[in-house]
Amino acid sequence: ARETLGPQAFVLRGFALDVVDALLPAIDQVVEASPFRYMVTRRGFTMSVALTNCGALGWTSDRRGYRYQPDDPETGQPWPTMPPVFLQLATDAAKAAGFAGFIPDSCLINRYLRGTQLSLHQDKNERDFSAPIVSVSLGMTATFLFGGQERTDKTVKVPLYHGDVVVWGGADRLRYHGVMPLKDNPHPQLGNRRINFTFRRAG
Ligand code: MD3
Ligand code: FE
Repeated sequence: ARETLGPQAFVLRGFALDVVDALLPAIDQVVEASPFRYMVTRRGFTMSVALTNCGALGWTSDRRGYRYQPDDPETGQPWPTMPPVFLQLATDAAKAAGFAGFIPDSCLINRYLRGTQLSLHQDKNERDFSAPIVSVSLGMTATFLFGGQERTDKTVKVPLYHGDVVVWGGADRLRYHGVMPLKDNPHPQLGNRRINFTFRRAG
């Protein structure tokens, strides 16, 4: 079941469901080495999403701005390596959406609790916008906002459920997007949280 959000943006409903039991311990392993933390934006606001990373490059933010870097600023160590089950899922999903040969070098893991939101933004810290972004949603349902090329363009609301994978590339890669404040609607397996991970080619 492939739903179309844009010319090159697709929701693959339930695509990750049969690997969830392998993803969860892999996430725990990453979080053990590089824990979830709240980052500060360039303007000094603390984000309500907690995040960590795995892979060669990780996304970070502080008062100096947003960037990708090889080391976790909290631990001073390289980010944990990308678990093979992550890499395989990202490559398979990209292929199913028409992006064969996608090899991510970065995986940003976002944790949402009740009330967590992500305001409308573009992802443009990556070096090469020709690679797609693959995003995997686990746990509580979120309402995703999918906008246009300008911040003021109208947005479409898309529910993202446990196990859904979304792939964004080409013309849709720089569209504005965000997540509405999360409602507390516990998930049987993950409880009161939503975990989203996004695979990118950052370097
Ligand atoms: C659409 N995360 O980490 S994933 C992000 O649910 C981010 O945690 C959201 O936006 C989340 O930057 C949404 C989906 C996503 C990721 C990248 C995109 C949607 C995108 C890039 C372009 C257009
Ligand atoms: Fe984003």
